Amino acid sequence: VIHYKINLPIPDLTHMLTGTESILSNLICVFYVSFFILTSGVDEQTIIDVLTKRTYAQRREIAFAYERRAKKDMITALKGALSGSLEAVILGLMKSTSQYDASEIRGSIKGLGTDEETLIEILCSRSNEELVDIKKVYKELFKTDLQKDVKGDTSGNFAKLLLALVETKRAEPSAIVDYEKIDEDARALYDAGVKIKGTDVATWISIMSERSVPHLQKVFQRYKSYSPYDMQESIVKEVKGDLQKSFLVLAQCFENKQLFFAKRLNEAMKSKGAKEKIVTRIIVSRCEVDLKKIGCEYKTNFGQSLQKTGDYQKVLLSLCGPEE
Ligand SMILES: [Ca+2]
Repeated sequence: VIHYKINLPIPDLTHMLTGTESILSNLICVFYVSFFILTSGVDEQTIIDVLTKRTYAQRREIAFAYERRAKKDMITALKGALSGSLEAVILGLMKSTSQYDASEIRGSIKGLGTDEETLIEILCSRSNEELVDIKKVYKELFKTDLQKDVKGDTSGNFAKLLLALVETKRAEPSAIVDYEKIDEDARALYDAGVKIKGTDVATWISIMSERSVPHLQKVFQRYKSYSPYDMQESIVKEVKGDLQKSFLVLAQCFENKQLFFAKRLNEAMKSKGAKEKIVTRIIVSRCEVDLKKIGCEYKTNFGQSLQKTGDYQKVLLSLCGPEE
């Protein structure tokens, strides 16, 4: 068997194209994907190049065009052609951000035991708008309510916090800064935690799940004038376990969400091999949202670019875009 390696230029279309340009480039992509899937020699790098240098919308167009030409489903074809973590990443990319998040949550609940780490990361870091969409998609995909699944798999105050977030009652940011309310909330957080024996978790939950993010940023600043410990230190002192982890993710994301993800990526990448799942999840779930900003925070805080970190999977680094 002779393998011909065809080196046609693969168009890089990280920005959206319209009209004929898009149709043409997608045709070339479909050609590439079909050629490499249909021939026995699967060129993984080409599949990676074709699918990672595009937006989700473009990947869907490619899949649609592929299905029309090849008369079969591209996802099924990719499943047959790829394996392991590369398969997980590429199939993840064929989902929308909400579909991916919903599937990750479902997997964390329906797998063996409960993967609290995934559940906490997604529910505590997503915006209200994102959570609204995740709930909708969850219902469409799994024919059941996210609330019901979360309730069935968690308990106590941890369950109450996650369910409060899933209720998506967070206020929209307001143009008017309400200093009285900021002071009131800061004092309430202190009165419910560091000031008293034990913790009034319900008060913490309602403030942290219902107030807007800009408001909470000011509340946490104000909080320091009441408490000898800042909010994150107070969380560590007051609560334990999954509840503590959840409040910490929330507090970190209120302050700087991209820095939170950069730190998490750094920790996961430092621990060799074992944390690949976390790196994959963050990069795939944020590539259409704020991965570029996460990369900037990463470089600012850890002195090197995300793309240069270790010998991480080429596909994930390719999603981070060119190094700047
Ligand atoms: Ca206390």
